[in-house]
Amino acid sequence: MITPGTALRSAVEYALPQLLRITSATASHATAPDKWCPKEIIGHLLDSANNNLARFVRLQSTDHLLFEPYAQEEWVSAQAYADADWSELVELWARYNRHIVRVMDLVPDEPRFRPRKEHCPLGSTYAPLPADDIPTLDWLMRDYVGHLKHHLRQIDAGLVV
Ligand code: NI
Repeated sequence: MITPGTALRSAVEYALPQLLRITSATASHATAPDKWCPKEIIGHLLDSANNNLARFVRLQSTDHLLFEPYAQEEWVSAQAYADADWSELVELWARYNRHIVRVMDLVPDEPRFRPRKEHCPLGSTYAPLPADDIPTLDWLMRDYVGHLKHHLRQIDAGLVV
């Protein structure tokens, strides 16, 4: 099985040139009034990167896998991603995630695979749980990559291998 860092690196480098070919007009257009436009989706992925980087660092020194959720809609609207420059957003997303790849690769095996009996409710289905149903930090990092791919597919199915 490839590591979460390798999976994230591949996902970002595969999607990046295609994202940069999308025009700003297309990136500002939502397919429905209650849906995020591509700028807001990449903005949401920046918020996910921001929140999860802190989790990946903090949870190395805990026995649990507990963390604060964040108000996703509020984060997107407070930062007015729909008004941001598309290529700036995409470049920031790629660079931030390249840094997260570095951090993922640096996590030692002991905290990475430490069983976390105490954890947040597992509402996400992006990464399959380990066989014993006890999540690990490695699992949380895989889930992060799964969530990223889920949202890239919302922009265009061709952005994900
Ligand atoms: Ni999401």
